[in-house]
Amino acid sequence: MAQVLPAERDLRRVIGDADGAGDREVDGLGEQELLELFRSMVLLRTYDERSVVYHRQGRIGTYAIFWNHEAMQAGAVHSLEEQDWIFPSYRESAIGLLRGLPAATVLSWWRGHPAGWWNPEEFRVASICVPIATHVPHAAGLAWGKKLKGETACAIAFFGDGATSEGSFHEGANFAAVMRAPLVLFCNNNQWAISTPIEAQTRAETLADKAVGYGMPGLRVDGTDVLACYEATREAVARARAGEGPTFIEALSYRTAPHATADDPSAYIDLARVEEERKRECVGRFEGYLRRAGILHDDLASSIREEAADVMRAGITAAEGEPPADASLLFEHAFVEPPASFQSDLEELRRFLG
Ligand SMILES: Cc1ncc(C[n+]2csc(CCOP(=O)(O)OP(=O)(O)O)c2C)c(N)n1
Ligand SMILES: [Mg+2]
Repeated sequence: MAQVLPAERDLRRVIGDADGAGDREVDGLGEQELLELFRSMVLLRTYDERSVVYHRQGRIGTYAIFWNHEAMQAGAVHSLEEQDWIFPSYRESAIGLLRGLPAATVLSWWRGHPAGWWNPEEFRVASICVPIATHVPHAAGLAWGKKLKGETACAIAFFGDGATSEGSFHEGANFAAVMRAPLVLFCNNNQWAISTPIEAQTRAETLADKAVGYGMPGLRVDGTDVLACYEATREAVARARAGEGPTFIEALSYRTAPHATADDPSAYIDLARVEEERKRECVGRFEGYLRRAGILHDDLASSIREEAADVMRAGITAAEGEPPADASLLFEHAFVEPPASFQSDLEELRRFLG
């Protein structure tokens, strides 16, 4: 029986302090790759900030803000190959943009419009999962299936700290470990599950400790350090492809935005702490690193931001240009033999909508 070492305790970092102390390099990441990573982070940040504005303007519905989670999402995705499958939760709703999914599609999802759904196979991005942790067994199953077929692709599931208390997380993690499925379990530990703090979530000293019980390695990284997220996920992916099974990654950050646009965190969070954490936000940290290395300068940074703003402008225009969905969609596809009441319900809805 292979021995599993205790999970990592210290948080891995690649990006140092603002003065550059502690900066290191990641093997295999040249100037072009670093800039691509920055482009992805800026695209996600722009998606997120514009979405909060669109919500306030009534152009999308309730929205789960992911401000300061971009490093985890971009870092992890950049360590994958195109054939690998991504299983997002609502917190990673826009992660498909990094695979070429149009912004209009994700915006349509948040508008509750059927144009917001896509064929997962086309982008190797599964549907956005809202029930906590229920996508973990799906990801484990897909990864196991890839292994059974002799393919080299792996899967990554993103979920939060709260998700590690769910049965689905346990079942998926255990199953993947037993089957040695090529799976990466990426836990965004932002230390809050809506208003439940991490101290009330678990007695485990770290979430990475949970990995030991499943017989898999547990890595711990600074979740606001995109290069540390990249490096750790790349290691997990290499293990998966080598047939060594799943890895659990705990990426630690702090939720500096409301849980979603419907939430008022001032009722339960220390706003001074939030202010402190916001000063270390992940896009600015990476931007500082790139500037210190002489890779990024003002003109390039503004053109990357302008490019992302253009993507969002075109995205919202296209999403709002979708013709309204037909009301009958609410009643179709659920039953082979629909209950008789559906017909009258639909007629009533049509009368209501005018
Ligand atoms: C099975 C299930 N139970 C409860 C909820 C309600 N709910 C929505 S978000 C959330 C908190 C999840 O926190 P965490 O896993 O830490 O993810 P985060 O939102 O912080 O990214 C809960 C309990 C849900 N969506 N699904
Ligand atoms: Mg959380």
